[in-house]
Amino acid sequence: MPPKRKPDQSAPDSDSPTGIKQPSPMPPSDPRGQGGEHLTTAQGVRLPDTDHSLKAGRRGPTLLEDFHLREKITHFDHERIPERVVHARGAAAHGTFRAYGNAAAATKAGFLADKGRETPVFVRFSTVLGSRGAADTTRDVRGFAVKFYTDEGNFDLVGNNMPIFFIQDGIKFPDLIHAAKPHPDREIPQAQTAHDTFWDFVSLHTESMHQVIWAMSDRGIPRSFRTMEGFGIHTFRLVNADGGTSLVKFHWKPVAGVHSLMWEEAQLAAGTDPDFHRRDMADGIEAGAPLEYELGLQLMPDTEDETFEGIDLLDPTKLVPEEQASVQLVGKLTLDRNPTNYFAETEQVAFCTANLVPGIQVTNDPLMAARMFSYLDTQLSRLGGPNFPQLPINRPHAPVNDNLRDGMHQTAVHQGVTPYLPNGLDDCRPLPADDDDGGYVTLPTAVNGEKVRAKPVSFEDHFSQATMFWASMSPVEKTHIVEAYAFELGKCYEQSVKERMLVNLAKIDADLCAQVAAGLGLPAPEGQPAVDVMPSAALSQMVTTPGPIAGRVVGVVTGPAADLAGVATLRRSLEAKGAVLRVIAPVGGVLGSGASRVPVERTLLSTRSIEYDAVVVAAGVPDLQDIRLTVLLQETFRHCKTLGAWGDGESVLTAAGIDTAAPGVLRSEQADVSFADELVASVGMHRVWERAALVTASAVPAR
Ligand code: HDE
Repeated sequence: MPPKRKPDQSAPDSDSPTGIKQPSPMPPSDPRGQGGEHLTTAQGVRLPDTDHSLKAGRRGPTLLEDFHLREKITHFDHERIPERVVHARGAAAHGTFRAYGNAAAATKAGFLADKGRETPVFVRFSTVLGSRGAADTTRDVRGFAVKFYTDEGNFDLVGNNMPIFFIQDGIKFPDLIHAAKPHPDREIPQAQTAHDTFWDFVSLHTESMHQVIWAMSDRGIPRSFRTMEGFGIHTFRLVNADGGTSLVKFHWKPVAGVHSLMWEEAQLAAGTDPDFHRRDMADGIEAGAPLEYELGLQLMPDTEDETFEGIDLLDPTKLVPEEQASVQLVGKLTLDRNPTNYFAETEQVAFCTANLVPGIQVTNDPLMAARMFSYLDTQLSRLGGPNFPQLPINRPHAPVNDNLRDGMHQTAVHQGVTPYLPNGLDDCRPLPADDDDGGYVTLPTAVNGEKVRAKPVSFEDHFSQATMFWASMSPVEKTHIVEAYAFELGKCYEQSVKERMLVNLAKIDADLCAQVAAGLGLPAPEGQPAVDVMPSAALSQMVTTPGPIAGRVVGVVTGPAADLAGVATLRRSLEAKGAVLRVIAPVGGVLGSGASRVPVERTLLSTRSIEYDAVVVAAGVPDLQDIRLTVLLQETFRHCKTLGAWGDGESVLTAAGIDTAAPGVLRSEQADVSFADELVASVGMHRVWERAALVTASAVPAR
C-alpha cells in the first residue's frame, strides 16, 4: 500500500487536465511519488539496484549503457524551475471560502453572492524580495494570493498585506524591483530594503512614500500569516445580477487580529528559525488551529470620475479610510489543510490577476493593466510553456472547453477534429456563452482620449496619506517607524540618499523627520506636511481588549522537580483556546513518571525566546540558573511579551534580573484556572506595551 497522506494534508483534486471529472473506472490521481511496491524507471521497468552504477568491473569505468544512471542524473539535473521574479519565498495552505450571502446586492459572482456556498481555495503567502531560501521575517511587504476554484472558473485575488503600492504605473515595476533586489555587482543584501539602491530609487520617486512608511511600520514584520490583513489594493468593479455596478476594494480581516513581531525578534528569527512563518502556519494547521480571515468589501459608487471623497480610485498609492467607506464582511476564509507536496502545489501554483469570474471586473488602474499582462507571461518561462493551467494545483474545478491545443507539456488527450470556431462538423460547438449563460461579458464602458505617456493630475499628491498613516499611529508604533527608517537609512553609504530621504520625510511630518535625522546624526530639513489630515483608527494595530490566542505558543520552564500537575492545568486551558504549550527544561528527556509523564520539547540549548508569545516558570525549580535561561527571560521581557511564574518559580525570574513588579509579569501561588485565565487574557493583548518605555533601548532622542 502507498504511504497515507497525513491528516492535516490535502492535495489538488482529481479533475482531468480539461477540468472534466475523471469517469470511473479511472482511479483518482495520486500526487504521491511512491505508489507501488517496487522501484522502477520512469518507463515502469523494475530495478534491482539504485546504489551502484553499471561498470566494467568493480573498479570501473562506468558504462554509457547505464540507462538507469543516465535517467536518474538527467532528471535530477532538471529538477529546478526558475524561482518567481518577485515573491519567490512563500508558503501555502488549502482551505474553504464560505459566503455569508450579503454580497448578492453588489455582485453576481456566485462564490460571493450565494449564502452558504463553499468554494475550495489555495492561498500562498510570500515575501517580495528574498530568494526562495530567504528568511521569512525580513522587513518586507507580504503577498497574500488567493485562488478561488469557483463553479464559474478560477478567480485569483493576488493581494498584499498592505493596502497600497509603491508605484502608480506598471511600467515602473522593473525599476522598483531592480532597485530593491540585491545590488547587481555583489548580490547583497539578501531579502531587504536596507541598502543604497532601494533608498536611492524611492527617495527620487516620491509616489512610493506612502507604501514606504507602511513597510517601515510594524506591518513590515508580521507576527504570523495568521495575524496579517490582506488587501486587493486596486479598485475593482462589481456587477450584480441586474447589471448594476459599484467600485470596490477587497480586504481580508484576520480573525486573530493584526499583530507584528518586534524588530529584534524578526532579526533573531531570521537566524535561528528562518522558516518562522511557514512553520507557524503548518504547525498551527496540524495542531487543529486553522487560519481564519473574513473577506470585506469596501463599496463605493461607480461614478464617471471613479473618485470617492476626493480620492482617485484608480491611484494604487491611495487607500480609502474605513471611516469614509466601511468594510462589509461578506464571507469567511478558513485555511485548514497543509499541502502534500511543496513543489507540486506551492511552487507550481500560478496566480494570474487576469483570472476573473462574471461579476468581478477590473478598472483602468494603470498598475493593474500591466499586471493583467505580466502574470500570464511570467508563467511561460517559470512553468515552461502554455499548458501550466493543466497542472493539478492550477486546474479549474469548472469544466474547461477552450479549443487551445498542443504545446509543451500537454497532458490532455483532446478528442475530435474541430478545435476551431465556427465549425460545421460539430454543430459549431463549443457555443459562446452570453450573460444569461454565465459568460464573462466585459462591461461596455466608454473609452476616449489622446494617446499620451502621462498621468492624471489627481495622481500628484504623494505625501498626504503618508501623513495620515503617521498621524494614526500610537506612540509605540511611531517609535518603531522612526527606528526602522533610522536603521535602514543608517545602512546606506551614500550621504546624498539619506539627505534626500530626509527632505521627503519632512513633507510627511516634522517630528518624524527630526527623530530620524537625529538617529542619522544629520540636520532635519524643513517641509510643509499636509495639515488637515484625519487619523484613521483602522490603520493602528493597537488593541484595547484581549483577542483570540489560537496558534499562540506559551513556553513553560520546568525541570525534574517541576509541578507537572500545574503544567497540565495550564496546557488544558491553553489548548481549549487553540494555543500550544511547550515544555522547556535544561536537558531533554521525559519529566515525571507514570500517567503524568511529560516529554521535554525544548532544551535551553535548542530554544530561543522568539518561539514563544509568553514564557512562564513552573513551581518546583527555584534554583534553576543558566545564562541561556537568563537570555530567554530577558528577551521575553524586552520584547514586551507576557512573563509569569507560579509558586517558587518566581525566584527564577528574579535571579534572571526580571523586575517581577513590572507590567505583564504574572504571579500566582498555583497554576490554577484563574492564573490560566490571566495568562490567556494577557497573551490575547499580544504585547505588554506598558513595558515599552522601560525596554526601548534604541529609542532615538526626540527633537
Ligand atoms: Fe505582482 N508579480 N506584480 N504584485 N505579485 C508576481 O507573478 C507584477 C503587484 C503579487 O504567490 C509575479 O507568478 C507586476 C501588486 C503577489 O505566486 C509577476 C506588477 C501586488 C505575487 C508579478 C506587480 C502584487 C506576485 C512573479 C506591477 C499586490 C505572488 C511570479 C504592475 C496587489 C503570487 C508570478 C504567488 C507575483 C508582476 C505589482 C502581488 C512577475 C508587473 C500591486 C502576492 O508576474
